[in-house]
This record gives sequence, C-alpha cells and structure tokens, in this order.
Amino acid sequence: MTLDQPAPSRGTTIRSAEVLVTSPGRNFVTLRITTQDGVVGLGDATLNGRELAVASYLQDHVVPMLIGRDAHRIEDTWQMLHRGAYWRRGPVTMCAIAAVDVALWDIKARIAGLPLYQLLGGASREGIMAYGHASGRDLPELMDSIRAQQAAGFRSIRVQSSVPGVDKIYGVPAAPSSGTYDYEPAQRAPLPVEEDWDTRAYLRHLPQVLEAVRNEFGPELPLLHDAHHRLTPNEAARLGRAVEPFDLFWLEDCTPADNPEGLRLVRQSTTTPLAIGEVLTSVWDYRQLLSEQLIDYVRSSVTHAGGITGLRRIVDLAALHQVRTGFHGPTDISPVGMAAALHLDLAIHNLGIQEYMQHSALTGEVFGQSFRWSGGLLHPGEEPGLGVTYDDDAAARHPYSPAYLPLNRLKDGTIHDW
Ligand code: EZ4
Ligand code: CO
Repeated sequence: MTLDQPAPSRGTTIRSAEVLVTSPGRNFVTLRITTQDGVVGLGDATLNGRELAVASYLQDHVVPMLIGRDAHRIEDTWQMLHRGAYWRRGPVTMCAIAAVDVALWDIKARIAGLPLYQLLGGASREGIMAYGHASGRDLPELMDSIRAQQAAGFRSIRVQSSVPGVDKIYGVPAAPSSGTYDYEPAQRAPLPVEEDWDTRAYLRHLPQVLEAVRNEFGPELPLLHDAHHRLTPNEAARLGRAVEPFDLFWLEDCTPADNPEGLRLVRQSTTTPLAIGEVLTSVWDYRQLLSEQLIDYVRSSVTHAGGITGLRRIVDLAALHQVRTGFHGPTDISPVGMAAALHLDLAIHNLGIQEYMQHSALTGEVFGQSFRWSGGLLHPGEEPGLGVTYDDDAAARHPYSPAYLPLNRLKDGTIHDW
C-alpha cells in the first residue's frame, strides 16, 4: 500500500522523531517530531517510575514507523500504533501513543497558526477551574497549608493528612513545603522507599480532619480527597457515608478501579461524588464505570490515555452519562502534557475541574510555557500549537536519575495498594 508512504518531498512529512530524557528535579520523557518543513511538535511520554520503558518503546519500536509518514494524519497514526501493535492498552503503550498523538496535534496547530484548543472546537469557557494541594502532619499544619494554597490563587483544594500510627503516608511531604506545594512521591534512589498503611486508623481519622477543615473554612470552599486505591468497596462505602456531611467535591480512587462491580456498593451507600481513573489508559477501561454511572469524574490524563485522541474518546463517552472530567495533573505530567490537558479542558463541554500542581523553577528551565494562571483559573494561552518549548542545553544539564514510586506495607509486612 502507498497510503502510509507519502512522497518524501512533501513538507509535512515526518523527518525526525527524537526521544528526549531529562531530569530537572524529576524525570521527564519527551517526544519531539520534526517535519520536512522544520515544524516541530512535542509530546509528553512520562510514566512515573517506569520512564525508560516508554523511552525504549518509542525509540526502538515507534520512531522507525513514524519517519516518512504525513504528520497531518493523526487518527490514522493513532490507529496504526494502537491496532498495529496487536497488543492492546497498558500504560507503557498508551503513554507512547499519547506522545506521538500530542506531538502531531502540536504540529497541526502550529501549521494552522492557531492555539490547539481552536482545532478541538474552540473555547467553551473563559478559563479552567483548577485545584491545588494541601497537606499536614497535624491539623494546624494542614490549616496553614490550605491558607498557603488559597494565597497562591487556588479556589478548590485537595486535603491530605497524616494518620496517627502511620509513619509515612501518601500525599504528605516529610517537611512542610514553603510556598509552592512540591510533593513528589517518586524518590530518587536505586530502589523504592517504603510507606505504611493502617485502614482502620485512616477510617477513624479522616472524617475528623475533614470536619475540622469544613468548620474552619466554611461551606463554600470545594474540598477534595484522594484515598489512593487503598480501600475495599465496603470500606469505601463506609468512608463515603461518614464524610457526606462535609460536602466533598470528590473522593478520589476510593477503591482500585480493577473491580468496577465493587463501585456499585459504594454508589448505593453514599452520594459523596467519586473520581476514578488516573491509572486507566483506554476508553475500554471505562465502559462499565461510565455506562452504569458508577463514577462522577474521569481522572485520566492526556499523557497516559493515548493523547488528545485517546482521552477525547473517554470524555465523549463520559458526557453521555453526565460524567465530567478532572484530568490527572501532578508534576509527573510534564509541562507538555499539562499544556495538552489545558487545551482539551478549554474546548470540551463536560469539564469538571483540572488538577494543577505547579512545576518547579528547575523544570521551567527546560520547558518554556505560555499558559496563564489567574483568579483560580488556568488558560492555555494563545501561542500556536501547545505553546510549550524545549531547551536542549538546559535539558542536558539534568541527566536521568533513577526514581521509583513507593511501596506500601501493612504493619505485618504485607504489600498493600500504594
Ligand atoms: O500518585 O502522580 O491524584 N494524584 C495522585 C498522584 C499519583 C502520582 C503517581 O505518579 O494520585 O500523586
Ligand atoms: Co490520585
């Protein structure tokens, strides 16, 4: 077939595709695609703690298939990489596909001379509501952290807390962060660090924390919380019910989504809104969750769910079931992935909220960004394409450094969901 082999002289033919690994404070993998005409597109391929697997997938198996293709053919390229691999779904594959997809959207929008959101249907709103992150080892520290997030402009805030009897817990840095919240769960070390977990202590403690926060800040402030996959459906049902009086915007990952039937029990037991999906990578992963209306918010990211093209399939299925979005936006989504999310957020109708954890100044030395942040709202800006640049010299100053997400153990040493 000649379809996949456009004439090499065409200006939009892909001339090169480079896999770029850098670590300005944390590891990032970026795909840079360049056309014969010299138009450059960037895609984020960062998979926290498994970065080099995606880099190899791209370098060894995807890049050779891209050279010589027409950069304009985004859907065809997506289908080629998805169906053509034979092996389906999974974070490594979908992250690699995402990087190609986003880089091609970046190129298409730069050629059009438009910010990417204009190609996705144009703006559906003035700006994107974003939530920040607060945490504390005790209540006074937590209240200070919430105030610091409000001072940084956030109008919606995720609340994580230490639990008495648990030494190290997800979402709470060992020391209070000054200014920006810079929690990074992946520790730079040759092996994963270990955290611990006690479900009964957590279920007793969290409702008291949320009650204190609600009393301190009043009824208006939207509050979120992440249970990070640690509960059974029955435990999640009990927690959802216990925190109902404190009016959460959402309870995130109350159970692992591997068992969607389990969410039926949670649903029947509580009206606390549920957000799930940061580890899900495909619309197929969401079919039951959405068609049975078992969740309220979709948590996937552009970076991990097959790019703009892959995530849009999930967003549109969610819309049929009155489910809204809350895309995953920790600092392990690179500025390229965040920009792609913001363009999609601005364009879609069923936006809920966007997670926003500001990147460090060091990360900003490598990735130039053009988004705006004001009044608690994000906007991707008006630069053609994604609006993100990549500085090779700055990137070279920060070579890859092994880092892993933690392991989680119960008191008796059993591995638990982290
Ligand atoms: O643990 O991005 O809601 N946010 C989260 C994150 C994830 C990390 C994993 O890489 O759960 O903090
Ligand atoms: Co989460």
